[in-house]
Amino acid sequence: MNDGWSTHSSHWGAFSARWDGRDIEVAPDAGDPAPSPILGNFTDALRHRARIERPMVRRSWLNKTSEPRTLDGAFVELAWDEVLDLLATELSRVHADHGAAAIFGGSYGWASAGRFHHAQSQIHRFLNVAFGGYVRSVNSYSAGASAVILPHVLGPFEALSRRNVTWEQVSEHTDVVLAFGGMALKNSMVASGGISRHIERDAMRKAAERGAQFYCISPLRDDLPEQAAATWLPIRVGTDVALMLGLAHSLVAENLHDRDLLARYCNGYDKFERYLLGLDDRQPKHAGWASDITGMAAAEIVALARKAAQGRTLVTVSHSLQRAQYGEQPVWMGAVLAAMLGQIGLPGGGYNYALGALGHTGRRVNAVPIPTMPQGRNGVEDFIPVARISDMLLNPGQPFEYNGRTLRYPDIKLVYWAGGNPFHHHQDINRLRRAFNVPQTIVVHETAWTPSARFADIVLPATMTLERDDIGAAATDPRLIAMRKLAPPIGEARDDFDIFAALARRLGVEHPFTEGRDSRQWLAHLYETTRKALAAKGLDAPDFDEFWRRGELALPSEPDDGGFLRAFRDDPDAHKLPTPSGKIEIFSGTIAGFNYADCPGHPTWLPSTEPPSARHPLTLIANQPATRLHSQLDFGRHSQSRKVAGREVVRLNPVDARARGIADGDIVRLFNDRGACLAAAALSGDVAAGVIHLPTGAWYDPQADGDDPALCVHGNPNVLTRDIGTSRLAQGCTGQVSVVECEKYLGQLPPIRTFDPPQPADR
Ligand SMILES: Nc1nc2c(c(=O)[nH]1)N[C@H]1C(S)=C(S)[C@@H](COP(=O)(O)OP(=O)(O)OC[C@H]3O[C@@H](n4cnc5c(=O)[nH]c(N)nc54)[C@H](O)[C@@H]3O)O[C@H]1N2
Ligand SMILES: Nc1nc2c(c(=O)[nH]1)N[C@H]1C(S)=C(S)[C@@H](COP(=O)(O)OP(=O)(O)OC[C@H]3O[C@@H](n4cnc5c(=O)[nH]c(N)nc54)[C@H](O)[C@@H]3O)O[C@H]1N2
Ligand SMILES: [Mo]
Repeated sequence: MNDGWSTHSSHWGAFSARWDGRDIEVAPDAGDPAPSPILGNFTDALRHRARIERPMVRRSWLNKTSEPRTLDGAFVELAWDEVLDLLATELSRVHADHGAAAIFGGSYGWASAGRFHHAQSQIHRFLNVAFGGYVRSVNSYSAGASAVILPHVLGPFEALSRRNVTWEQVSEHTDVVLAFGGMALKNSMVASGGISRHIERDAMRKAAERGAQFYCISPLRDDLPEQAAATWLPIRVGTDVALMLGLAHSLVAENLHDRDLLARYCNGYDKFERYLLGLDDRQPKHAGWASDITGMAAAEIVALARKAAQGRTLVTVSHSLQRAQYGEQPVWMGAVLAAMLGQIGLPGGGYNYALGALGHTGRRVNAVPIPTMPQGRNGVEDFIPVARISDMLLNPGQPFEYNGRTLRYPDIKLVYWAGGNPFHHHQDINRLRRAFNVPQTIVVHETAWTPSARFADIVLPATMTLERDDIGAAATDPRLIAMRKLAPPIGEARDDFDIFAALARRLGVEHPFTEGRDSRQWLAHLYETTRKALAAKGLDAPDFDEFWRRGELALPSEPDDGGFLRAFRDDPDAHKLPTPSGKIEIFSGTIAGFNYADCPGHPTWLPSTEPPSARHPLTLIANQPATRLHSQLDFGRHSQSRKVAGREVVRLNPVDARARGIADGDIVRLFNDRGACLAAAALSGDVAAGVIHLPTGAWYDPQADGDDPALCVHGNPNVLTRDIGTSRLAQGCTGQVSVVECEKYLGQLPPIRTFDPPQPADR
């Protein structure tokens, strides 16, 4: 495009943009059938006051006075050279005194699209080159439990979620979709690395028009789009395993289960069936039993089992179900239910974990590699499951269990973060504050003054994606996008790469880090892998300059072949599953051998240890926000336009609102024993009774900083969530579900301060 228009890309879509010196105009990619409204957050983001303009250092850290870290603490501006000298010296000191295993570089987070300026790749590469490694984190907040359980029982998480049933198959073949946790369009709008076509809405519409029946098994009706014309089954939150067991029992009771498939393709169905039929615990998991737990009528459960046994049925389980205590169980039981229905591996049928949770799923996988920044080798053995960050900082040297092993938490002296926002993503923020007061030094690279930046000691201003050139690509999107720089960096902001290169120079490892390339040369270098692969296939493979001039490049896709489950179905001997038995492990000897009561050897109904109570009767759903990606650009125009009185909106059922004297638009206080926050109430029949829905991502804004626990006046649900692992198996994040009470807020409304940057203080 010309007239100042540039192609660019983001995790929520490819687009073109034009800058007028202050605001930007954004136009979605012309070929995108359903662009994301989140693009609207870019319009006023570039020069927003929340951006970080200059390096800043916490005064108490600089002066070595031992004050606790708070968000209100004084910050001093430093020149780049001075701050980089200081940081290089501090890194060397920590490394010399305590070793690389005292540096936490897990640095979880989504950062921005763009394959070169990927903050995680940059920080990991830097720490590997400079110190031979760092303490890392494994797995993700997204799929903490499933990434560990699935390889034990079925196969690799990536293949099960991303190369399995496609949206084309759903449109053409599926008769029944049991969508546990739904497949909300707001979620599939997002794909890390970039996405150029949003196809989910039209695929569901096509399937529904053909007669496919979608079931939205979820506390929120809008977890499936209206185009799916779904039947809404709002069972009690966290009782999905009980419903699945009730369905499974009904299948057996009516002899509708596929005995051949269970015998030939599965391991240990007999052991599981004893549990299902209650042969040992004298409790058959029949529809009546499931009805008591889920709140769904027994007759409805039986009818649903019959319906699912009739045609081509697809079981999907969203990430959200496993972002809760015992989250391994619904992931495992969903696969067992699909196996009992006999549908695993059939076109449009069987089991697709997390279909629709992101725009990576249900699509064809590219037949060529995408540009990827090499991260080097990490020689440090210590790691944590990613959501055990507070546990690690608060319990150095203490043992913890993970996936059959007993490990120890390292003793962290320095935390280095680039491209993530732990004060958004982690649970029980009041506990996180205590944990973030343990290390000697916290360093953050950020584009904006997020609460995580405000809690750091050394804050370095990073450029925003729109301020630099990059390449946008995802392994499931058929386009490579030239992400062209649109505007000069704000203030003194620098690219993460340039910051690390300058540090590397001070540490004497500049060349190993940069390999003698500047950013532009790196882009051309990374592009070469893709170009060569295209050329080898005899496809259009322009050189880098020509690709850059064109703005985008088409990538070929693999065939829609159903992935490894189809191959297994077609020939279970030639294409064994990568599990110990080579089959679907309905019973896992490995997991049984770990002797974890919180994750037994076959799928088991385990009720949450924190159920709703008289004091905290409402179940809080803290899910992904529709108006932004996580906490990114919460200050942006689209996100702000959906707030009420500047607060995040919390939805609740009119029945629950009325019982508390709450009206639409009222400011309410949500609270439990861990914390409290304000939010603006919206009454909605799309929220199940007993459930309250406050999405994540509103920046933490404590009223009286330093108080523990302080009231978050803005609506960050993570002041309320529980900081425990899913189980000893995976230790995944459990932030999705909590219990709370809610009341009308009658105090004077405190101002929102979270987007106001700190004023520079004197030394
Ligand atoms: N209660 C609850 N909590 C949850 C969840 C939930 O369901 N419930 N979901 C969890 C999930 S699945 C996830 S993935 C996490 C997400 O948690 P995060 O990934 O930490 O969230 P983001 O807001 O995307 O944080 C990315 C940060 O990177 C910054 N950034 C962007 N570009 C750059 C760059 O180029 N350089 C640098 N240095 N910084 C940059 C952004 O400003 C932003 O602050 O949240 C988790 N937290
Ligand atoms: N717009 C937008 N899209 C995103 C993101 C974002 O921040 N913004 N984040 C992306 C990321 S990183 C990820 S990991 C994915 C996350 O994908 P998911 O984890 O699947 O997404 P959520 O929106 O957190 O949860 C989906 C729905 O599950 C339902 N649910 C919660 N608990 C239960 C339960 O116990 N049982 C049942 N049956 N349903 C339940 C809730 O109603 C919730 O709306 O989303 C991605 N997409
Ligand atoms: Mo995620």
